[in-house]
Amino acid sequence: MFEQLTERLELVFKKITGRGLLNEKDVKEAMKGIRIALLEADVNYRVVRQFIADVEKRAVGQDLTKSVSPGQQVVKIFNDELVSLLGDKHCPLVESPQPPTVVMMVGLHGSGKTTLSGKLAKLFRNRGKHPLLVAADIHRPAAKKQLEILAKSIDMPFYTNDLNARDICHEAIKHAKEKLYDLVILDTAGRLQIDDELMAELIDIKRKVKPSEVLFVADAMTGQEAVNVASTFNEKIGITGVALTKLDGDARGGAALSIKAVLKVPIKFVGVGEKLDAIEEFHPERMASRILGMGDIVTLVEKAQKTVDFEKAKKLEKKLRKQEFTFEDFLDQLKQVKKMGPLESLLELIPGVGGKLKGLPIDDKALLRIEAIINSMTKQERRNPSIINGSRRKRIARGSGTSVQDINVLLKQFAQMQKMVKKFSKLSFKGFPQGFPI
Ligand SMILES: Nc1nc2c(ncn2[C@@H]2O[C@H](COP(=O)(O)OP(=O)(O)OP(=O)(O)O)[C@@H](O)[C@H]2O)c(=O)[nH]1
Ligand SMILES: [Mg+2]
Repeated sequence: MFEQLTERLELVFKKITGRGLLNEKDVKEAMKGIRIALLEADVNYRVVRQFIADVEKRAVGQDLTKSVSPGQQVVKIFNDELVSLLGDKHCPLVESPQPPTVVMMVGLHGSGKTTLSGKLAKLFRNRGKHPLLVAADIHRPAAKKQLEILAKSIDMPFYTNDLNARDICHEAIKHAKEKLYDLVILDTAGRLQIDDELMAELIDIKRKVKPSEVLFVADAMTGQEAVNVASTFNEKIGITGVALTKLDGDARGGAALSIKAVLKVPIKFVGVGEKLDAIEEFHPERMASRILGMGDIVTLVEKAQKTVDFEKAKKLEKKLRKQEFTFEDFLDQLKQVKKMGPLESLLELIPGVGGKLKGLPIDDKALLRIEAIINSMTKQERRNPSIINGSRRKRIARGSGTSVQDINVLLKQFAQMQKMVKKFSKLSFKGFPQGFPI
């Protein structure tokens, strides 16, 4: 996803981040690089112009010459503006106060409406909803069957009948109310191009069923074309959100970066593969981090600068390089991390780590428990956890007021972490500022 754009931006930022001082010319050159990278990514040229103007304005306002790490400052400004370009905040699916919530999918032929319908149903069923999939594409011969098969494959309730598209939708909602389905997903027909007949049909459905959401489903790989089509759909029908599909195949990111700015309608979901769980809710700040290719490194650096003991951080970095990460270091890190704030939010900031550690039960309470466990280990055990056999586990559990089960979990997590650290230390640390603590 966005590989090409990320690569280009990396080149631009590499020139300015490693340096102690930046002059005006350096900043101008970086702006030029960013502009070219965005244009090459097929971002709408007006959006690019405004974006560069915003970044430049902030860069000038912050007097980079006085900044400790001016290059990083530019990256941070870029990141902030990128988040704002992508929509600032996550916009969740709007739910109707009176069930069922009705979501209407619209978009061109092949954009991914039917697939996304299945993905959404699955996503929301996992959150305790009771979705109903409705086939309202009466034009393409196999369309209803396609959704029916898809629904069967995930064991999802399905509805259609032989009426026209508007009445299928209307009846489906009645059916949902009877059967207490609380989320109705309407899969409508697509066309190769926008045509009046299709627009009339969609307007008709929308008037009749008054959906909570009209999601425009756009194939991200079509770049600016997707943005243009979305604009027309928005003018004619009125859309409430965008779902960008096939982001997995989109190296450039032009549609993703332009659509919110051009339409003023938020991106709500992205499709990242053909499988039915390849869906993500759209979070501007996470997407910006991905585009930058380095997690939200700047925020982490800022936090770290305030709280971290740099001598220790440097030592740790050396250890990481030598792959000598032990429980003692782990404890040290936990203490530092505790100073920095809630753990969950920090993990997310670490490039490449956040996602992988997610789901591990490391919350702030668990942190205290972990500390107690490590404190109950002998020096030898902390340095060489492989010696912690059954009887040692029992002793540590007793000493820390935990159970053998807890010790097992921690040892397993630690082993995972060591593996990850090994992976990390194989990577070059070029993206990391000096003494960067992980
Ligand atoms: N790689 C990838 N393929 C996708 C994604 N979403 C959909 N597809 C594929 O795109 C093709 C078209 O998807 P459909 O869901 O049938 O598209 P549609 O909008 O319903 O098309 P019509 O019903 O003809 O209007 C299928 O082959 C899907 O597997 C995605 O996020 N990533
Ligand atoms: Mg379809």
